[in-house]
Amino acid sequence: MRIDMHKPILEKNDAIAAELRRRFAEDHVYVVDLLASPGSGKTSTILATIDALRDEFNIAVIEGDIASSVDAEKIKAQGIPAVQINTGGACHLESAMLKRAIDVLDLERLDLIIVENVGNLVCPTDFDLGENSKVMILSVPEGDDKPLKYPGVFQVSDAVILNKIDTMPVFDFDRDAFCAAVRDLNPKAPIFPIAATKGDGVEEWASWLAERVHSV
Ligand SMILES: Nc1nc2c(ncn2[C@@H]2O[C@H](COP(=O)(O)OP(=O)(O)OP(=O)(O)O)[C@@H](O)[C@H]2O)c(=O)[nH]1
Ligand SMILES: [Mg+2]
Repeated sequence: MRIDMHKPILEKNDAIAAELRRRFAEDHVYVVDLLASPGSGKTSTILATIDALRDEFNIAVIEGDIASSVDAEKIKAQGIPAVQINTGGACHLESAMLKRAIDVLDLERLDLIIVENVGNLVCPTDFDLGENSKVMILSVPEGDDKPLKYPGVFQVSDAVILNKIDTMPVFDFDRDAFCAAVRDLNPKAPIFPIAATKGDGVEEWASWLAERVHSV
């Protein structure tokens, strides 16, 4: 006998995600889910995005990590509400976890929620969180071959951020090959080259996001 738990788990996840999506739409909150490897610069990108958009929008952040509240503390230090989810070992966020985090946020006064998923290029791909968009971050030191090795995460993303472009001179990263591989997998997703900690390229990424936040 073979018991397949993947389908029922995803069905339950999708039902809660659909409920969250309705709540986000009712309150006109835009939700972006950031997917990336550990250390690729998710929190740095969130901090740079907050800098760029905090005068225009009321922002909150939901941090997903296996353990610790290090990232949520960094966000709160900027005066932005942040909720830390500790998955206790799970390699991705699920909609039920997000639902609990949402309950402590004032959705009515928010315009934008940025979710930092658990650092992982595989597991978060399958899980709908009721978000408006998934955005994938790859950093230069990880290598230009990642679209070939982890196609799923590039396929589900509405935009791709290429972070740490300031490190190009010290890594053998073929930007054209990377962009071509992304295009093959996902012709529609824009690619934003940025250096989150330096600010390069952040304006273009933030404008793309702002346009979407205005549309909900
Ligand atoms: N040179 C350079 N370093 C960066 C850039 N963005 C992030 N970093 C550094 O990369 C390291 C990891 O950055 P984080 O923003 O914490 O990455 P993260 O993806 O949130 O990490 P986890 O939450 O632990 O998975 C830190 O030392 C950052 O200062 C960048 O654009 N350029
Ligand atoms: Mg982080």
